[in-house]
Amino acid sequence: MARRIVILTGAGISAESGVPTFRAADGLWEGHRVEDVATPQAFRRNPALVQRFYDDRRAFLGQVQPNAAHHALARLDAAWPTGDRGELLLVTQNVDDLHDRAGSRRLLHMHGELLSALCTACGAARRWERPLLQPHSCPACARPDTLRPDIVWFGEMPYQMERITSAIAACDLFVSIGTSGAVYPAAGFVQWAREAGAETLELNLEPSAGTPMFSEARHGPAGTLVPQWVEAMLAEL
Ligand code: BJW
Repeated sequence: MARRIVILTGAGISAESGVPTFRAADGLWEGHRVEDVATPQAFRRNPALVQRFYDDRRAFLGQVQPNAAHHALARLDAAWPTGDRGELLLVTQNVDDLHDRAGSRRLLHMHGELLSALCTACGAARRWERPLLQPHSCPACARPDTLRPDIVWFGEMPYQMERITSAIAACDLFVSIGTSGAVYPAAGFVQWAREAGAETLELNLEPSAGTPMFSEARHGPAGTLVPQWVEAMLAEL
């Protein structure tokens, strides 16, 4: 039985909660191309557009709830052993807080969080729930209007890469859920897991760019596939 598990999630796991994915049919995200808002250059060019885009998405979190897939992963986290008897790490690319609200604890947000703000003056990251377009001051250094969304944009280094790299190098099972495999370094994790000798499983609505890399792929909605997979894992405990 697999004892050390790394799970990667993407936008597809939140789709059934009503959060739009990035690369559905027209490639738009609430009217914006992701490339137009998710880069440091875009922020410098038009900070108000980018702040409004993230302010709207932060506010939208109040209208969505974790779904059966988020809850199933939280059950697995609560039950799965730690230390010598096993390990589990949930790495999400998502900037929503649905895994957190479902109760997952061994969780990393590699692309940042909507409910966090980053000070461009002092570098501090702090929980932030209000619009950033409103006048504000940094909770750490008190400078006015220096905060940006604490989001990893294209060209920036994702968070916690050392922890992620070592967890994948030590894992027996790597599971990828609801991600298109279009964005690196996350898209390369399956290859790192294979090199570590791990089993690799994809759970996605449809075949993704990465499907051929996985030792097994199951296709369908995360709200169905993930609880089924989790129940099977818990039955083996
Ligand atoms: C369902 C479902 C249901 C639907 N059930 N499934 C060439 C080679 C390698 C790298 C690069 C390269 N050129 C440029 C790069 C680097 C660049 C990159 O990858 N660019 C690509 C465009 C090629 N990457 C970076 O810049 C990253 N940083 C970096 O590389 O630093 C250097 C470094 C080097 C080495 C090691 C470490 C670091 C940073 C990437 C930051 C990504 N940021 C974003 C925006 C976040 C902000 C925001 O939310 O606004 O993150 S982009 C966007 O894509 C977001 C997502 O997290 C990410 C992934 O998208 P995801 O989650 O896969 O969503 P979708 O929509 O693509 O897919 C959804 C899937 O769900 C689909 O498959 C559906 O079928 C499925 N689905 N409903 C199950 N109900």
